[in-house]
Amino acid sequence: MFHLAKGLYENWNKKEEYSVLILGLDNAGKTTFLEQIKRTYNPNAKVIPLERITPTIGQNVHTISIASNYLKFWDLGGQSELRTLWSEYFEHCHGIIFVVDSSDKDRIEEVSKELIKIVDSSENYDGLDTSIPILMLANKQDIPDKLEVEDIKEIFNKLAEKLNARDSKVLPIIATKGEGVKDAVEWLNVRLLRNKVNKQPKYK
Ligand SMILES: Nc1nc2c(ncn2[C@@H]2O[C@H](COP(=O)(O)OP(=O)(O)O)[C@@H](O)[C@H]2O)c(=O)[nH]1
Ligand SMILES: [Mg+2]
Repeated sequence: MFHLAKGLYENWNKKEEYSVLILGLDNAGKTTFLEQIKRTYNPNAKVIPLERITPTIGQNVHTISIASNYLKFWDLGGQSELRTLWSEYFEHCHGIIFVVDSSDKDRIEEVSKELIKIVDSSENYDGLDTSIPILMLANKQDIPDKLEVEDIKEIFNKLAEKLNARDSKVLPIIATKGEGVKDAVEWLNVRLLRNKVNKQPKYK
């Protein structure tokens, strides 16, 4: 009885934590996006000046408190040799943010292939629920010669059948200015909470 009461009490005091992977090709703006999340949600966090961000080799992890839960973000290196490591993280993630450099028209095919790979490997991966939401961010919308959100949505359209069961969306952002960052995080948080029945959070 004591243990039951203790367990209940402990969970009462704990908050739900959802893990979110930030994926995308190198140079897409993933680390800049995470830095802006820190600035928006944790004004006291240690931040890296945006102009001093270097390509990510390992991982950057940051947790924020939002609504009544936590979101733990994992910004992983995007160079092709590091992308093979992404699947290691799939089992424990509740949602994926895929950042796209909208100004990099030359690599848009590569972007499409990577996203298809992610969706396929997540489907083939034991333990990962295929219901987890995927948010695609069309970053660098400040660059005049860029792909529009509509163009980038076409990548999602190609995947429409595979994405059937999930929440998915494309949102425009300008990571360097922090524009769209809050909308993106809030969109995802609502979907993570909604998908709790399929992919349970941790309690922290
Ligand atoms: N013009 C513009 N540049 C951006 C934006 N977001 C990121 N960048 C730049 O893109 C480069 C790569 O950013 P970084 O965050 O390191 O990308 P990562 O490799 O995906 O982590 C850096 O020079 C950033 O300043 C944006 O919204 N607009
Ligand atoms: Mg990086």
